[in-house]
Amino acid sequence: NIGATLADKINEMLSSGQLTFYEKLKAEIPLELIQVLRVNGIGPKHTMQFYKELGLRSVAEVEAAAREGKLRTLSGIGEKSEKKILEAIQAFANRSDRVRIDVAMNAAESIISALLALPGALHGDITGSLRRGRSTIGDIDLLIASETAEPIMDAFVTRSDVARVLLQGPTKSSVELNNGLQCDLRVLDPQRYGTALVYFTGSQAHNIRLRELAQARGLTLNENAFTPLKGGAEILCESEEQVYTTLGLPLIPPELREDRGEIEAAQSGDLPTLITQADIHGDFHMHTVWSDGHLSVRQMAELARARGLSHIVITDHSVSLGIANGLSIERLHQQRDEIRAVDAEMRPALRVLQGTEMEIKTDGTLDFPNEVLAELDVVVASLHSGLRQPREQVTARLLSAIRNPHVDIIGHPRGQLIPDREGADLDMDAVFSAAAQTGTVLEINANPYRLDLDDAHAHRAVQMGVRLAIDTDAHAAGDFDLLRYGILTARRGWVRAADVINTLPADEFMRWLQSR
Ligand code: DGT
Ligand code: CA
Ligand code: CA
Ligand code: ZN
Repeated sequence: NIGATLADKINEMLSSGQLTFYEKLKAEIPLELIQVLRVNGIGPKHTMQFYKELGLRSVAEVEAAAREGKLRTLSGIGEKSEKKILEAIQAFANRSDRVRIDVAMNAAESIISALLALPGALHGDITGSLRRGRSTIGDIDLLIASETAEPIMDAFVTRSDVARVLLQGPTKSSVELNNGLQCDLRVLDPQRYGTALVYFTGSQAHNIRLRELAQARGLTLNENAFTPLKGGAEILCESEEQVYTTLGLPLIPPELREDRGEIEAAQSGDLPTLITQADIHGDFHMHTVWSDGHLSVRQMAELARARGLSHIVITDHSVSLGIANGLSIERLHQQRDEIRAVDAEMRPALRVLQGTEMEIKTDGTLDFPNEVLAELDVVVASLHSGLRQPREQVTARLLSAIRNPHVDIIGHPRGQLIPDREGADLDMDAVFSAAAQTGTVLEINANPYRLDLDDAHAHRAVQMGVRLAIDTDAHAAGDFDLLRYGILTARRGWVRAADVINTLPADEFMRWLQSR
């Protein structure tokens, strides 16, 4: 896809390290304006209007102007839209200091694996919200056990991905990475590793509960040790198990440590056995070059087989999503021949089924008629447009898809995009009860931009009797790796293997399809 114009620009950058076109654009449009565009609710038209007519270049300047009532002096902007813009800026401020989990995970894994390769580093973990699997991360927290902290700290603060050192000490250092993320490293004695790992994994709310339990046993608990209140020798814990055992509890998985009932469940022996990546046998949502994917049906199948999956469903977009090259009925039929051929070739190691990711259109109708849906092995239905419709309208659209007997799975039900777009204003309890009633499966989309359903909704859905799917929505080879984020999200939602249809072996999955 590289033409002459783009090739010229690449050549210019390679030879001069500069790009005239980019410099010209930068002179025309201040870079900060891009930040204004990122506010969900201020589009390109308003961004340029604020800049040209009022000289507003940054989110802060737009916010100040809105507060002073200056925006409403512009044509097409009233008091009401000014208030909406202010609300949008506030929502933006609330989330822009956190990054997507995959951004933090990639940085954290490369840093900790380099540090663990140093002599003297015994073992270590990624801790904090990243270990708990939150969908967005405030900062990275790393922990390493070692008796010689200094060389590890030195290696950490002199890394090439470090923009500045915020703090360097014998046991704790903090840096800001080139991508703006903060990363904290603690290095401590292996004998005290367990208490530190529990402490820095958090959450803070969970830690507070643990401290209360310690106190009830006559102990104080901090990151270093348990200490008897009456005085006496510290109790050191090398491992997390020892910390929980000292409190009379089984080990609580990190994803549950949010004080959302996990302490009580641990006390009564009711901790769920959470789903793991190894439980997954099938993936029911992925794209190929037929729509907006990068690989062929065969390439996707080969990647899936290499990952040990036993069945996949190819779900290219449907005709209304023109921007993603959605398939007409005719192309859907052509694609079937190709999928059947790959399936025949790959059997019995891998089953390759034909599905669709069908648009639920803005008027609430579905993109394909029922007789076309009946020919498909699996139907995933998704909302991609009209996400800002009023609650009744957007909920009704989703409910009609759920109630269609040919629809098997609802893809990324809320349509959120992390961190910039909130999900549709859906009546989730109505969605869950309809899905439970019809046996329609709701997806946890594993793409870190989506993670939709989120942890809390996944939990609620399962409680209401809904079955879930965890799908990668893969568009390219590396996307199969994203499954881990879907699994983390599910685990945060207390989801067990039995709650998820991807854990069925291929033959049971085929029987499940036939029973629908
Ligand atoms: P984040 O970074 O906002 O995504 O969330 P966390 O959970 O990683 O929070 P962070 O980085 O401030 O601290 C890491 C862990 O250290 C946190 O989960 C619990 C523990 N911690 C930090 N400060 C406190 C505190 O003041 N009290 C208690 N009990 N624990 C704390
Ligand atoms: Ca953190
Ligand atoms: Ca931190
Ligand atoms: Zn998709």
